[in-house]
Amino acid sequence: MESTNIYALTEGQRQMVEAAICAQVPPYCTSMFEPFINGCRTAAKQLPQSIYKWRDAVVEADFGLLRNLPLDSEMPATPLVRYAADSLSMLADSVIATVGTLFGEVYNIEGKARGRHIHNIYPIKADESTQLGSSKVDLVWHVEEAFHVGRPTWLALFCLRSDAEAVTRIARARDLDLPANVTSALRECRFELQVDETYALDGQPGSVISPVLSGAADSPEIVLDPAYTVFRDSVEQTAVSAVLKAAEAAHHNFRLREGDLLLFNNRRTIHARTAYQPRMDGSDRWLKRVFILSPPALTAHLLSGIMPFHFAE
Ligand SMILES: O=C(O)CCC(=O)C(=O)O
Ligand SMILES: [Fe+2]
Repeated sequence: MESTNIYALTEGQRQMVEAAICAQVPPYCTSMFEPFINGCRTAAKQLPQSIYKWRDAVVEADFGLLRNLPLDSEMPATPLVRYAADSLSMLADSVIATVGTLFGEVYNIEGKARGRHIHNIYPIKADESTQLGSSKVDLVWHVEEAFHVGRPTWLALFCLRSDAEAVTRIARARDLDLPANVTSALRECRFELQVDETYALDGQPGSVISPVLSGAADSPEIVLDPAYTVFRDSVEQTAVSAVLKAAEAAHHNFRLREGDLLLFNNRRTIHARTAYQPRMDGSDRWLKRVFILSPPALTAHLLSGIMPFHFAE
């Protein structure tokens, strides 16, 4: 069988995954991360071989989708207020973290999401017009935590409750068709990125300067976050607009369903999400999200799965 980056578990495989996780993984709680993640690593060793083949195909492709993963038998209503589901330990927390360990270290960055390693993403009224995951408007092309050197290598999104309108979009940096003069501007270290407001740290510096593209021409890395970029001239504005236009011409669409886990390389792809209309009645779209880090030089800085906001490289 040829390996593919989109794979749906059979019923038997889904039950195998659930049994391994239930036997090995203690309930998630922020202050007991080590026993939790060690349980996830043990459960990962018992996952079906087809998930390992899928992982290898995802590493090759920079993105992939795993379908029909187990979900909590009793799903709580989608929360309405920020952090409202954070004290709940769900099977879904264990599922996303277990699959996440196949790609590197599941972690969080100091100051983010009150230290919860597994983020709950659902619409929040106060955020509806922002560029946060909790908005309802179009989320423009971006990478996660663009401003941070310890930004995730991989991002996982696990769908607990879907919305037929919301489409998650992924574009690989290697597929962007850009004019040579634009590429050379994007490779200059000149783009100012602001720290986003989900970080709750006092007195932190407000921004960093970064190139948009770096690395080999045939497999470039990308750092992009237009909503948090301070454009200082038309060269920067034109270059970033060209990236957004190229992404419109070279992306993959995913309308996530319950039990779908979308995984993508956050250093080699950009992602976006279309607008949708939340009802705010407990039935709205709900995702779990984890950050995953893989270069050992960066993972060496983690303490109980937390990357310090500041560290010496
Ligand atoms: O809602 C989505 O599909 C993606 C949201 C997003 O960009 C994120 O959570 O990082
Ligand atoms: Fe995002």
